[in-house]
Amino acid sequence: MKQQEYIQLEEKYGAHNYKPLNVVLSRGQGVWVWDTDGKKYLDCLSAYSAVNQGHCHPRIMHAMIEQSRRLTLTSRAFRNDQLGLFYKELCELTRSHKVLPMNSGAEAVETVIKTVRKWGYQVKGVPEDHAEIIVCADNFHGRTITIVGFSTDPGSREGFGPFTPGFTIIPFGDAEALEAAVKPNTVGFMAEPVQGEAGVIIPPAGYLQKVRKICTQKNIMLILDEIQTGLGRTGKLLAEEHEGIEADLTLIGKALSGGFYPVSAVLSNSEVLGVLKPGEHGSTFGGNPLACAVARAAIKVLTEENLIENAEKTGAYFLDELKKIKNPSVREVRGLGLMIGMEFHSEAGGARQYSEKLMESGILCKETHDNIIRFAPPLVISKKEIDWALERIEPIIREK
Ligand code: IF1
Repeated sequence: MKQQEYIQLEEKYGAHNYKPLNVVLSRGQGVWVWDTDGKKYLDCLSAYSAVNQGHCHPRIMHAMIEQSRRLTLTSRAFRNDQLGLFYKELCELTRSHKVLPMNSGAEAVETVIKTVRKWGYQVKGVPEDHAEIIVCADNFHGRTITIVGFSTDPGSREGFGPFTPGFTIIPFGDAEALEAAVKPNTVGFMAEPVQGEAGVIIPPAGYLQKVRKICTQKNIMLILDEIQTGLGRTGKLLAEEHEGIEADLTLIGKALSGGFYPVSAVLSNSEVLGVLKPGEHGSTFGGNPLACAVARAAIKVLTEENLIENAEKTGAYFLDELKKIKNPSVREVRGLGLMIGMEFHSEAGGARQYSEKLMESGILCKETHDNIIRFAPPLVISKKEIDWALERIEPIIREK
């Protein structure tokens, strides 16, 4: 089949809830993907940081194949020989006490909302049904009704009401706003350490330390959504490490499976997960043996192949080189590790024109919020591959 035929099938039979670039991919390996015509591209999106380990990593693939020959799904009505090992290895890696495994990132977010509300009623003494959770403007935490209900992006929430009550929105990066917003019924503050979808928005230095202190002083749970920033993306295992703090609850997903399978988890540094009693929460696939085997391999690859250190080193190089590209239309180039955003001035005609030109030259990336291009390649990328990318990015971005 021709690329156009694949595209026509998607357009004819699929809901149009995306506007993808017109490239039809059929193979991936490491940082590279190939379309159905055999054209090679360097993937600078990494499925929104779900393939940090690179496409089709052989060790994770092997783990998936071996486990799928033995046992894939038992439900949590029974135990299995992968779950406890997954818990132990993840807790040791992240210095957590407890783990609650789910599937999608949004499910992990919903889980943490339920958990901190219950903690508020049972431990903090907040009146039933009056718990408040503070979130940040320009957040992205998933697509469920509750989550989009506290989104400030009209495109994510219009037409989906009515929404779940109990959320207060404050500006991102403003610790004083958090201090002022905490009320007696506040049970938690949730934020991304770096806002991904908002366009790689890095908070002011010291922000996470300040919110950590405020949450401790006010006895509210600090929840960090590391579903995109976690597992090496920003050059640390968890982005909170850049400020030397520990959240009370941490959400991870995406690269937890290296892109092979939906696996997410809620990690707890305090015993707050203990408020959930048997039968009060769960999911059909949460913690299944195949998910656990894949995640165990994905974690091992991340640590044993030094991908976190590589993200820090190659990310700094990539960022420095991108900053050298001269074009007055570029407002700012910013990043942490291999999570980089290039923002154009609004009158520059939008970032989509650049992602389309970059695609033609063999670089796959994605614009966000009209004026920002994200560069987030898999953490396995080498300096040589970054130079290959820069040779193509520079002439497209450089002022003509
Ligand atoms: C899509 C965005 C990124 C996330 C954070 C929770 C979730 C996500 C920080 C939910 C998911 C994905 C969703 C995906 C595209 C991508 C995305 F553009 F939508 F906003 F990365 F920025 N917390 N982000 O980034 O996890 O339920 O998807 O597993 O909706 O197309 P999920």
